[in-house]
Amino acid sequence: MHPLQLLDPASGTCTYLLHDPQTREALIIDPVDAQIERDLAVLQARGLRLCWAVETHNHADHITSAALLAEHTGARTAAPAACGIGTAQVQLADGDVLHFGGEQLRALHTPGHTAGSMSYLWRGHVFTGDTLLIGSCGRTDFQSGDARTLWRSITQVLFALPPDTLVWPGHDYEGRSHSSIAAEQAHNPRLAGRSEEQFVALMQGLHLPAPERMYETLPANRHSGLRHDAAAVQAQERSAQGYAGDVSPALAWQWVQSGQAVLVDVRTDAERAWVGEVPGAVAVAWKQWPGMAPNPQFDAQIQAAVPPGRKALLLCRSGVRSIAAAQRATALGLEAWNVLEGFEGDPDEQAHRGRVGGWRFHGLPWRQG
Ligand SMILES: N[C@@H](CCC(=O)N[C@@H](CS)C(=O)NCC(=O)O)C(=O)O
Ligand SMILES: [Fe+2]
Repeated sequence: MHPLQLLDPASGTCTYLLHDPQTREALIIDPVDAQIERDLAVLQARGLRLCWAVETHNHADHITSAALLAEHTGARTAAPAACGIGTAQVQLADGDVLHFGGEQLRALHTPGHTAGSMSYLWRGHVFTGDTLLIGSCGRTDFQSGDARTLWRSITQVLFALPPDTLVWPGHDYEGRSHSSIAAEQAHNPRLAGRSEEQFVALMQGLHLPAPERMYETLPANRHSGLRHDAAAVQAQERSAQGYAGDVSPALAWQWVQSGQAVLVDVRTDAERAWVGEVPGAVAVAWKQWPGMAPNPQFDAQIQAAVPPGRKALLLCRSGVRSIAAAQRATALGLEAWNVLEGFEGDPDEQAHRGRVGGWRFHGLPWRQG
């Protein structure tokens, strides 16, 4: 059984989707934000339930969709402990195992490209991130990279795997899909026939230009891809593609109080019960826990909830699912707005919600139970 390899052409990033054919539970490695619609469609088309979104390292060239996938599918997020991705629910150490159905993914700490970088083993496959690329390897000149450490990770950890282990890289800029440990050992021009000293000298002489989007991607990826840009909406409302626009929580509440809008809470029943709700909001779940299965009654319920001439204000946990719901409501003919930051806001550095934004954070009315 091979993994499904998905490519983001703009960054040359390889994303991998693995699943258990019996239970349909799935795990994704290094998902890319620009590809989230494709990835959600692939999951749906194959009848897969995403359990895990996993990073090989903190990426410098693209933004992960891990947090968005978690919000849309209920998947949990995992990242190497030494990558500083505080929002990941599971902080992986060397040897840790993630389970999805009857399948297992084992983490191998392979530092060098970055200090936290990990590779992952699944059956006879190794996902090497930017540690080992086909005929190449990740650069070591930023983000606590170190050529000597990379040499050890490749030669002592990866090359110690069975030679027929298939190698699935984090990038390929030339359209190749995979390789093997034996092939890389024999032919990788950065490694084959070289000493550690020669490798270090080669890596230190590369002088590559910095990744173009590095100053945007690194901070976002430390929050599993969340951009924390809702607070930057000064005007309190802005137009958007596919729905009426985004609105700040405070302005949304003003619209509700003046009678021009209906607040529609699209979170799951479980979230409203556990975390709290807004008095007077109408509950129309977009998806339901467990499993985050789409609510088949969504269309009928939201049409019944919003009288003609009123705006629909869609509120979810952090403002991710409410965008998808607002787009659907717009397609149904409603004037649908997304409430920025949602009920709880994005997680902070310690992965706590409610501290960097959200309905409750702004002191707007809510109650529990
Ligand atoms: N041109 C690309 C460069 C990407 C880049 O530097 N990639 C890193 C991985 S994040 C790398 O190690 N590349 C290896 C290489 O280019 O040899 C960009 O601007 O994003
Ligand atoms: Fe990288």
